[in-house]
Amino acid sequence: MSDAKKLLKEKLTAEHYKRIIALNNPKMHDFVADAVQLCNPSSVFVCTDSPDDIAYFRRLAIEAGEERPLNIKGHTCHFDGYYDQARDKARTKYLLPPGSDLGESLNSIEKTAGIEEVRSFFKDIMTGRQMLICFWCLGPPDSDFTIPCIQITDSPYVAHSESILYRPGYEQFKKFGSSPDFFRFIHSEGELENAVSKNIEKRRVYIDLEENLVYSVNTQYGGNTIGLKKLSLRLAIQKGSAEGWLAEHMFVMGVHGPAGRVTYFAGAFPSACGKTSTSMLPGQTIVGDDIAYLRRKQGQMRCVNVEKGIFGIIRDVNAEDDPIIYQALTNPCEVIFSNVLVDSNNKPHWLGMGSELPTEGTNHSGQWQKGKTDAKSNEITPSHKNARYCLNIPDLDNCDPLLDDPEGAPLGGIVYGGRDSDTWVPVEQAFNWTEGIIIKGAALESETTSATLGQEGVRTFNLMSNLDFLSIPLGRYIQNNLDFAKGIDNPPLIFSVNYFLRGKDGEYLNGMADKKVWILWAELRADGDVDAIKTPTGLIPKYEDLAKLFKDHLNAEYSQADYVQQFTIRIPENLAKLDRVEKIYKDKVPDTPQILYDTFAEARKRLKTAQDKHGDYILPFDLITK
Ligand code: SPV
Ligand code: MN
Repeated sequence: MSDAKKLLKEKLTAEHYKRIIALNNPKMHDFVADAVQLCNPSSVFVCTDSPDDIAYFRRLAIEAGEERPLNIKGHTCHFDGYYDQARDKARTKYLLPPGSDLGESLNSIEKTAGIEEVRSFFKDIMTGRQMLICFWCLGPPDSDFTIPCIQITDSPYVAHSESILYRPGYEQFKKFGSSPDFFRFIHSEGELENAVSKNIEKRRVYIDLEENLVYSVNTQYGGNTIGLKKLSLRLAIQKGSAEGWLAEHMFVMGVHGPAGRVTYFAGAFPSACGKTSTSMLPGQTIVGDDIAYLRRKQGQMRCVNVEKGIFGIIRDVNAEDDPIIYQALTNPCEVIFSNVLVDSNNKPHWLGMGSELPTEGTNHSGQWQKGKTDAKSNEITPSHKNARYCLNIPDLDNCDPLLDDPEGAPLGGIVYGGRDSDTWVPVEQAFNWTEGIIIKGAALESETTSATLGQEGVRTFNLMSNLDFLSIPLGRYIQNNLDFAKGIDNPPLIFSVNYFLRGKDGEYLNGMADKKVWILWAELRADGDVDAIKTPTGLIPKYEDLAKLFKDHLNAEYSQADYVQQFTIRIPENLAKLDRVEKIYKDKVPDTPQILYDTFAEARKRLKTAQDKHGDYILPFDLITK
């Protein structure tokens, strides 16, 4: 018997030892034995795929005070600590072995020192607590896309969330035999005070790319703790790079065109910029809202949702703007709310829900009443801006039939979008794949939001909306995206969208519902149904095509004045953007492919030629070739 098995036999009950030994994977046994020895839990629970085991987490989360039942069946609420409300970018680091270099854009720490530090935090951290060992898989089961994972945690909230967000993995692990090729996550919320992590200054998320292993400690917020979410995305980007596929921060949705046609789109937006609400557009079907894997199969690009649930931002979800989610959030089904305001009747409330909020209740700051301030005298909002809900996609009426398809959905189009107040038009098609990857994806900028700790509203470079999660040098990532179209006869069209464009007086130029029109127009283009107008930045819609879409789908009149304001090409802003982004590549990304600079140079030339002819602001009607 191996040393690992001996230790497991000694520390686990006979039942749980049997469960873990039924998976014949020595590397997994070594990992669990090491974790047990390091964390020193009072007991170990090995989870199978059985409904009883999943129900156990739900119960435990409530018994341990990590979740409280709400007034609707299946609904619970979890709170993270006041200073633990978002992803902690500063304390999320790659463990860098000697001689390797990820470039200065990625946060890292020397590996030996990092492991020593984080393991010192894990030492005996589960004393008196239960260790939960869970198996899940990324992607649909029994598919080329599937990646088996093990999550070790002492938080029933994390395990419960994962049971909603991911497909079960115990049986997958059995099929998988003794292969060492799986992802590993170890998490502890650490010492708790009022059911939230106390030692926030010792919060760490350390990623070991050589070992496909992530450590997360002294934190509860899902983006820092749910291993299969953003922690796995970092591992998957590296794995995909080695194996020739892509792991992206993208939704996947079925866009429903004329005569029953469905075209699948993937869309990359930074956090809190409309990704979930796009994937949930009325009349369309959702495959996923956050993370997609893309592979080439038989000359086609195919994509899957890595998850089966949504961990979405609840702010501004209301009956009018997000009717499908609102319905799920107000009816019996399994939902974990986090960091909302709970009133004395156990009803959840959140900013932008479309009704008046109570003036007191319980929130992420504890007992709350209107006007309450924090240690820095800032007024505490009733619910946090990054408050979330976690639910199962199959519980939604708009769940797409391809959600679990092992072959994935055929990809017809890609959209890149950000929070951009002054540069890009609401929707525009790139001239071709290379332009799309470089001028739309690799040049993406977005204003920061409450989804990460730190100041909001700062314009930030965020290529493909994936910068926070990149685990390979940026130049290589861009080249991988460019190369992905090799051998594909008709690569998907690439579009940019911008829901946040503002006019001269700072007013938003698009309404919330308008995004449906932009996406439906992209669908028409992907299938060659409508023409477009060539501009120096790409291909934009013709007025009459948009007017028809507004009429048919939103029952709204779309004025020429709105069109002109929205689709005026802003030459100085576009030139400034190219300069800003190019400088970042020149200064910080030594492995930038030359084609990026060449493509920027061509884009700049087109903008300058148009500027000489038409001036700084070009009205779309002036670009129609007679
Ligand atoms: C995001 O912030 O992009 C999310 C939520 O999807 S998190 O789990 O924090 O990553
Ligand atoms: Mn996300």
